[in-house]
Amino acid sequence: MSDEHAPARPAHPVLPGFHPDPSVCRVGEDYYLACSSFEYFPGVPLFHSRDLVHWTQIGSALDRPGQLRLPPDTPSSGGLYAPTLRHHDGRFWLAVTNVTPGEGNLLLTATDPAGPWSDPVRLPGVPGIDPDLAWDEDGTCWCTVAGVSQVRIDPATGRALGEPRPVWSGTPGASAPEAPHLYRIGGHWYLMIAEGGTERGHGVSIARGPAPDGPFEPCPANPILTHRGTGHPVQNTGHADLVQAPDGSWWMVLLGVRPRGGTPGWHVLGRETFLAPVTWEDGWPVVGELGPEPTGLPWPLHPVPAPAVRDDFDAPELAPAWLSLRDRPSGHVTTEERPGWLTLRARGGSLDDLDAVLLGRRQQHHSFRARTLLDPAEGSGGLAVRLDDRHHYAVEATAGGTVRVIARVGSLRTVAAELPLPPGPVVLTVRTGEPPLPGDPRTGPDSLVLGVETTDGTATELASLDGRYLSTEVAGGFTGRVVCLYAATGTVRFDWFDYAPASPAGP
Ligand code: 6LW
Repeated sequence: MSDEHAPARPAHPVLPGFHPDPSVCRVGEDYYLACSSFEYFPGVPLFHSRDLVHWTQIGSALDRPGQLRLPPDTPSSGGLYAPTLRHHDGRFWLAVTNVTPGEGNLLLTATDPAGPWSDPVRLPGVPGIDPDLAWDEDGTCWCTVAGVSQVRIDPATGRALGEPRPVWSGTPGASAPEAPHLYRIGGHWYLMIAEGGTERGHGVSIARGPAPDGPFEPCPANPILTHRGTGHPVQNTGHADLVQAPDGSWWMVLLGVRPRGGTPGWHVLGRETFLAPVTWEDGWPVVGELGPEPTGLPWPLHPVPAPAVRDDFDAPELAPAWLSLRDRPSGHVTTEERPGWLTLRARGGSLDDLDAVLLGRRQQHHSFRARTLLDPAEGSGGLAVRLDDRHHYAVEATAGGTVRVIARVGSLRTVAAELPLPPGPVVLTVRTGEPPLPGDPRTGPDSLVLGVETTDGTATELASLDGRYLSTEVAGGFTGRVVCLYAATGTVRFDWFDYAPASPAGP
């Protein structure tokens, strides 16, 4: 990556919203990609594309409760980290870490990446996070993890065939060598890693050697990708994977964030997946400008239809993009109880609890609006924008007819607005608005405007709250905003949910 950091053209993510740690593989003309999912269920979303730019979610690798153990105290940004997705010997292989104590690294297989995926096989002899899978000519499976260390495994049983051995510690002075991926390309074995931490210092470095276990010689141009210390609109770039297109060209998928507002900038959509072209010089990869705009690709595009704005909850199954926290308990999250409605039943706590009952989707656009029709006759619940259990804004309705806006920022929780209404179904709304302090260097990324519409068509915006407090720079963690429906007490039912970008062509 050159050091001039005015990008030639805007860089758009290929998977906007919280889709970090992308891992990609190709089978014929088809590309498949997996991302981290942390405390959310289903685990590890899987996407398909024909052009590397347009992706459709085809399922999730851990979509049966028995495949995924996330206990009730699973913290925000706990759970599933950093998958590797590969195709080998006629099957898809996925390695991923469940950071829950006692879980560790897991290996799953499928003949169809849309599922069903196998139950996970544990890898007890593989310590650490970010497991990679690579096979050598003899069919030996090498598992490489953050650190960076490596051990051969029997992928059928998950048994380690020896002790893990350090193979490369990355660039001297750089922190957190992680996200390893090992490839055989030409006559070399390449070991690509991320280093510098997943914040502003993030970058990608590479080494090569004669065998899968090295010895590895670092690329003299390391890091081969970083935006650290630059004003590039996409920051924190790293955690990458490589794939070769059928025409022989090479591409990198990677994570990056788009901070906005004043210094230091706040990113609210989490770590998103970007695409960059890769060329080779002297046997080393050279990463081109992030992008590209869809017109710049050397092959025909395969656009996919935009997702529907409305979910009526009429389909027998919830779409895979819907997220709940850690599992999907049927008595608590169901479309079967009142047909055409989503029923959410609280299991003890509200949005402030790690075990909250919610159903949400990633915020994927900097500007969006969402609405839902809620019947709170038997409880209280609402519509929220959630970054984690300690950072969320919600508009909540109760059976008695009160609608209130609740803001939770760190250890502070406050009712920002309250409005008595006649009891009955209400439409709750949230949209992004202009950031506070316009024109001031202290301006934030956006605001979130929460409100209510009554059945006579009256719309009331109840509160406009500073969006920076629902950013990763404030809250920390590895996820991004999720727009969600939730139950706070008792049982609440939702007839429909709308989510739409505020300007379809917008960022
Ligand atoms: C992941 C690590 C990282 O395990 O963040 O950015 C961690 N890279 O490789 C969680 O996503």
